[in-house]
Amino acid sequence: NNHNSFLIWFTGLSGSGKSTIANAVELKLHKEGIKTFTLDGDNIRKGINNDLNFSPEHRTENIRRIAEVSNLMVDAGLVVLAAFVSPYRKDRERIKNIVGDANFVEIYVNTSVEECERRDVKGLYKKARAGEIKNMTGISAPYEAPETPDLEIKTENESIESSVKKVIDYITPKLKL
Ligand code: GGZ
Repeated sequence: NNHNSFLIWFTGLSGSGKSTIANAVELKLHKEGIKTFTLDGDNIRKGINNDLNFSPEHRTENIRRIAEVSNLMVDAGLVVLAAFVSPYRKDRERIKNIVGDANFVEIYVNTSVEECERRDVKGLYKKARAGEIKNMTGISAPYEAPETPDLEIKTENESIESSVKKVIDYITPKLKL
């Protein structure tokens, strides 16, 4: 059961739904026998990138290392899912150069800062408003929205299942070897 390998990159604000969608897509791919791995803040920023903070320079280095690791995993034959804020356009361009255009799918999880702040799952927006967290994307640090993503998902008036279906429908043709 051979399949193509590539990188599915989710970009969007903290709390936009990137990891939720990526995890649900991964589950569906597993059920089809596809070999995957998901990279996110939890397994990257606590490990290989635990020396990095949220300054612009460190975010750039965060994304560069993740792109290099993703490239190795794609070479190993995996479908890699990556869920990172990745707020800078130039950093996302660099991912494309590292893994190769043909192996890169950019998905913009477009949830407004108002909605992310309403959700505030981790209480980070509240802390950012109180000045306890600096460089919070959407509040005190920029987010450069993709201009031509491969796919754009708006989570505010859409169920997770329907977002997941859009991703699956987009990548299914690319899975064929
Ligand atoms: C943005 C922050 C910040 C600041 C901590 N800005 O919702 P989360 O918690 O789980 O996802 C966010 C995660 C962002 O890390 P990334 O590696 O994806 O960022 S980047 O791509 O910009 O390098 C959030 C948490 O870390 N977090 N402080 N200041 N998100």
